[in-house]
Formats: sequence, C-alpha cells, structure tokens
Amino acid sequence: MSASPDDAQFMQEAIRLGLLHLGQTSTNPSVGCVVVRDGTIVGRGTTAVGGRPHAEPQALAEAGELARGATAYVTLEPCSHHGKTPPCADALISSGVSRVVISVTDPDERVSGRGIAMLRDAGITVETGLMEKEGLHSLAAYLTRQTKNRPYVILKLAVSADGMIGRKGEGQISITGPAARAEVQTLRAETDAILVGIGTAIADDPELTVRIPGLEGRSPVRIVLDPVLDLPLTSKLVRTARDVPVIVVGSEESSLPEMDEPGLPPSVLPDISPTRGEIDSQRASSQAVDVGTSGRAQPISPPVGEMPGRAEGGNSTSDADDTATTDLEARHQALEAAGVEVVYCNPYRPDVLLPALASRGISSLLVEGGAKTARLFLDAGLVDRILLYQGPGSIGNGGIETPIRKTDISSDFRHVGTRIVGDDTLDEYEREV
Ligand code: AOF
Ligand code: ZN
Repeated sequence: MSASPDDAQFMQEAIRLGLLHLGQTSTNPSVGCVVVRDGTIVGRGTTAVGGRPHAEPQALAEAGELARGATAYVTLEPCSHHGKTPPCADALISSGVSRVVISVTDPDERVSGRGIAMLRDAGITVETGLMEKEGLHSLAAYLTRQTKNRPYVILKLAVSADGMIGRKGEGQISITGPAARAEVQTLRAETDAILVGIGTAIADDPELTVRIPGLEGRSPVRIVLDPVLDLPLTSKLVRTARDVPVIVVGSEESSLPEMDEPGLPPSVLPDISPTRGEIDSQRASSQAVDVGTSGRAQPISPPVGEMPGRAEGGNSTSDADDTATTDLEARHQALEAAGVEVVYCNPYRPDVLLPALASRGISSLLVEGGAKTARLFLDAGLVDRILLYQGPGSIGNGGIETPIRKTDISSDFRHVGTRIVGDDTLDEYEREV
C-alpha cells in the first residue's frame, strides 16, 4: 500500500496506545485504535485492562458522530466474531467510517481475514500492513501465543565489564545502575510472568515484583524452576506469595507416589490464569502433572541445564526412599500452606513447560536468571528477545560467567541496537515474531 506520512504518524499513535496495556489484557492482545477526521484525532482507544472492551468501540465512542467519513487506524485486524463483545468490524461499519487502516492481520481463526472482508463488503476502503514491523513488535506476545502455542520469551541479563553475571556465594550484587533497574521494572510490569531457576532464587532471594510507584499492582506471576522443592519458606518469594502469585515447578519425578494414581485429570498446569484455589483443589485429589503435548510426562533429561540447589545431589529421585518422599511431601505441603502453587512438570524442558504456561493464559515470559536457566532456554531455541545490559564495573575472582556474550549470539537474532542507559549499555537482539 502507499501510505502517506500522515498515515504513518496516526498508526504510530495507535501503536503507542496499544502498548499502554501490555501485560494487562490476559490472552487478548492489547490493541490501539485512533479515529481521524480531517487530519485530527477525534477518538482514541486501547483494549481495556482484562481484555474487554476492545479498542475500536472505545475510540468510536469518543469520536461519536465525527466518525462518519473518518479513517480508523488500528494495530490489529478488527474482530469479526461474536465473543464476549460484538464484532468490532460491525461497530466500525455502523459508525460510518469510510476507511480503515490496519497494521497486522489477526491469526485468531475466528477472525483471520473475516474482519477485513466484512469491512470491504460494507464498502469501506481497507488498507493493511502499515508499519507492520512495529505493529508485529507491539503484538508479539499475543501473536506468539496464537501461532506458536507458547509465551513470547524475553531473556534479560546484566553482565559486568569482565563478562560475569554475579559472584559465587554472594547473592545479589549490583551490576547495573538505577536507570537500567528501573527499565527492567517497567518491563516486568508489561510481562505476564517472570521465571528464575532455584539456584538464583536461593542465592539472590529476589522478590521479582514491580516496585515502581503507581505500578505496584502490575507484578507478573513469579515462576521458580525447582525440581525437588528447595525454595525456602523464609524466602521473599514465599513470604509474598499471597500478594503476588508464585508457581513452583517441581520435577514430576519428584512428585509423590500416591499422586501417580491413574484415572485422574490429565493435567494440572493447563488452565487459564493461575488461580491458586483451582490448582489447590485439584492437588487435593492427588495426581501427577502431565503437561506434555504427547499426553505423557516427559522424562528428565539428565545433565542438560541441571539446576543448582538440592537437585545437584540428585539423591531424592534416585534413592526414592521413604525419608526423601516424606521430606518432599512436607515441603510441598508447607509451600502450599504459604500460598505457593506447586505444579509438576519437567523443569528442564522449556518446550514442555512453555505450552503449559500458554494454555493457562501466559502470553509473555521474562527469564531473569541465572546462567543455567538462561542456557536451558537458549539451547532449546525458545528465546525471542535478548536484553543484554552491560555495567561498567568488573567482578573479578569468583565471578559467575555470563551464559551469552555479544560475540556468540546466534545469527537467528537480529541486533536491534545499542542504547546507553545511565552508566550502562543495553544491546537488544530479536528473532522474527
Ligand atoms: C479487536 N480489538 O481491541 C482486541 C481484539 O475473547 P474476546 O471475545 O474478547 O475475543 C478475543 C479475540 O479478539 C482475540 O483473540 C483477538 O482475535 C481479538 N482481539 N480484536 O478487534 C481489540 N483486543
Ligand atoms: Zn474486537
């Protein structure tokens, strides 16, 4: 299509509006829409928090009668289905707009081209693909979940000048400054879930919440890969589990023997949104979790990405003695009593875990540490975006080496650019959505 500079400017505004509710629309995309009459924006809309109403009816409502003969710019093809709200294509038609400009077509099989066809059938001029690259970027989480059945995965690493991400035995140390940390907090607020390995959870005792004033309510669900349920009850994660959900992913091989009874529901993880009550009631019926697409639990792949922590000893599954079982059972119960959701899945298989998270409504996942967990997702080819922050200081002796350097990032990733953030630099890499 031949877009005018004005078209691009209005679509840019629609994209900006769409980004406002990233991470807050559940499985729905956060779409942006502007209605323009005689070169002036007369209506603006963003998919509402929670996913409804959609963007278009809100922008049209603001425009009112001014929508007649106007142009609507929308980041995603308007929907054509009768879902929980009537089709946005119908709302556009009855508003009297004469032209609709769309950035990205909708892969949702209920829509997929039908929204555009409805508009054209009603005599509206429709143009698609305007600022598509930016549009795809703004809808990356939704599109990845829709087309790949998994969340969009962002790997964030903070690396020292000498290529380290921490110092052994020292817990959290500052590698980047306040500006970079604030950026990461904002990113958390835009993301559905955040994940760390048990090694990081124990060594750093992170909270993984959003602490920016005004955004405190937007903390993502916190997920810990924790094969044998080592997460300390005294950890910040556990202590705050009643305020912001925590999911501990134990290894299915460490699940309790009586949980392997046949004839129970096929899975626990798959479900929309992590509602602890729901999971709890299922756990009460005692079962092992199977989140594999094949319908069978996956075996643990031995050395690949082995997590630090108690798992290193590897004794609880190999001995399988009564003491270990009782111990596990006690830890499971104690975590649940503290408000943590415990699920069983293969924590070493992101290809199994991610679809399970997607099926419970998680569209974006931020992987924040540590080195082994990062490697696990990179090796599985399941990272979509890498944010490599580099601080000016060196760690020196006892450093934990970064799992990835600028020089060894796979050529599947495009280097988006380098930015200065306070005293640090950020290199951003991205795969095609
Ligand atoms: C739009 N504008 O702002 C959004 C759209 O569950 P429902 O009924 O809300 O439908 C969800 C689907 O609607 C979602 O998969 C996507 O196809 C579309 N989302 N469409 O026209 C919007 N958020
Ligand atoms: Zn709609």
